[in-house]
Amino acid sequence: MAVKTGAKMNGAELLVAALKNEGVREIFGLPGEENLAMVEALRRSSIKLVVTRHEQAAAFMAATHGRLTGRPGVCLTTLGPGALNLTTGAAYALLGAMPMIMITGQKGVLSRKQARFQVVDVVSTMTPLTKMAHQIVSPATIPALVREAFRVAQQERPGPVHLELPEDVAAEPAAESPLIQPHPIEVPVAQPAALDRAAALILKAERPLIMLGAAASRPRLADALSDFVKRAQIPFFNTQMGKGSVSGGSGLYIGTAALSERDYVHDAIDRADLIIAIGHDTVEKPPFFMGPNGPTVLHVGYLPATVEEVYFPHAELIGDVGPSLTLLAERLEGKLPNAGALLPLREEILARITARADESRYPLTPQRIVHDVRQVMPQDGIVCLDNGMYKIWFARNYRTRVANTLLLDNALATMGAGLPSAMTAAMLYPNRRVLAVCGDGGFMMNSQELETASRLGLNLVVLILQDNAFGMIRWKQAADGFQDFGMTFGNPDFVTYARAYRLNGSRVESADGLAPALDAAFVGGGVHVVSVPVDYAENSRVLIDELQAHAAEGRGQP
Ligand SMILES: Cc1ncc(C[n+]2csc(CCOP(=O)(O)OP(=O)(O)O)c2C)c(N)n1
Ligand SMILES: [Mg+2]
Repeated sequence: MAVKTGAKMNGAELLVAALKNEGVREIFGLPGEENLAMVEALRRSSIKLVVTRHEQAAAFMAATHGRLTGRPGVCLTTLGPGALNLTTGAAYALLGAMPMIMITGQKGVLSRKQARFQVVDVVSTMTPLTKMAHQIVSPATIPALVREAFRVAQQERPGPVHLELPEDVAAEPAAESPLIQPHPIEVPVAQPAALDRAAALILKAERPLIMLGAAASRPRLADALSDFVKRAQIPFFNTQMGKGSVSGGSGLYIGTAALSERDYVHDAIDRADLIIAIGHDTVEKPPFFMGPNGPTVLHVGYLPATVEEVYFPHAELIGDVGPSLTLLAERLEGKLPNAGALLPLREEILARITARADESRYPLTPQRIVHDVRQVMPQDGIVCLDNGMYKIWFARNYRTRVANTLLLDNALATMGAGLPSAMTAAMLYPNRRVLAVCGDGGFMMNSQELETASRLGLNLVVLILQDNAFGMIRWKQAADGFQDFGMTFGNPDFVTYARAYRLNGSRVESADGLAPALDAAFVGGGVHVVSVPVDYAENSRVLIDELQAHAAEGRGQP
């Protein structure tokens, strides 16, 4: 049904009405003078303006909203400098397949009283970073453009869309324009022929393995995916971004491919003769390398696979993944005597991974940190990682039992997104424990958002792993035989820093101090900063020396 908009609306008001029509409840942003008509329209609407202290954070927050809800998050900035600060967030949403709408201001189209002051070509800048980038040239186009923007952002593969609203178009009286109503769209399900072919491959496999990739974490897929794994009884591993997508199937979990090869989980991957790759997105660091000698790979996805040197599936099952998997399970259930062939490897893989989880060394080992975080997080608690060395440890060692409870970025892998993504999680799920885990490098890239988190009244704990270094790069530098150079820095006293924001801060002073500090922070409510010193000597000891020794033992032969 067409919704008429008021006769006296201007472009900005029409845009806000169109956003409301899409179900938008909040917009993250940092406005400039070109947005003032839009800000005024928001003030008079039910949509909340969530002001951030840097545009990058607004984009990370909006993108995470899209990732967690499946509905596009919206962010707003001014022209030029503000819009350019969105670019990293745009790339984060593009590579991470997160639906997001970015609205930026611009000088007038028809008249420019400030000449070229602050003017850069934002639409061109955004074009390669988005699925669609458009300047709005007249209010009359707004209803259709906004509807199309939401459709494009949301449909597979989801991602960001950019709309530029020049200030004269924002102020221009809009003719009465009917808004376009959204409607549900059912994506086609895989064809019977493809289902038969996929089933035949799985039925004849001797050592099948399921891999859950990034698209397996789409919010709407959780139930159907868990159901498929349980009905097939085939063990599964996940990529970093596919983590947590199977609930209740933990007896079949065989590990996370945080490295591309030679990790313990590759003992199973290298022995598999068939990998059923559900939702694999090649934006992720490869979870394993395909080679000429197998295994056979069946790609199950919303969209056909992207063929790469290291990923060239032999068969594909394309269509709405949840219903297609249900149809596939009907062809397989109870007919797979080899389903559990690789399951005997599970115990040893998981035992190796959890080694040293209770070590009492101080500064703490990454394994101990992951272990203690798991202890204080309930099953539905959400851990949001920034980007640094600890991401590998969390991806590898942290067990998830509920979908989307470990948010990490293995696509753009940008530093600075950990705190903003956790803020969105805390906004969406006020009754769940939410923890941001950041390195001392990444935390300082968007630490100003502590003020936003506090102003929003969020319940959120921020754990800072302190090594006074860009630890991940320092590790790679050493592993590649370079001299230790250019990777260390000083830090503020994080407890004093938190207090300057009128927040609570604490420092972990002993190996046994982390879990109680985190627990106390959660119990206390509000925003807390906890800093913990980390001993990264384990990086080389485990991820290089131990895994090389394991490879030399000659494992991995089918
Ligand atoms: C925006 C951005 N800049 C640089 C990098 C390259 N990079 C990846 S990890 C890393 C170090 C992160 O340091 P920190 O946040 O302290 O985490 P740590 O590895 O020390 O635990 C760097 C510089 C990046 N991924 N993103
Ligand atoms: Mg660091």
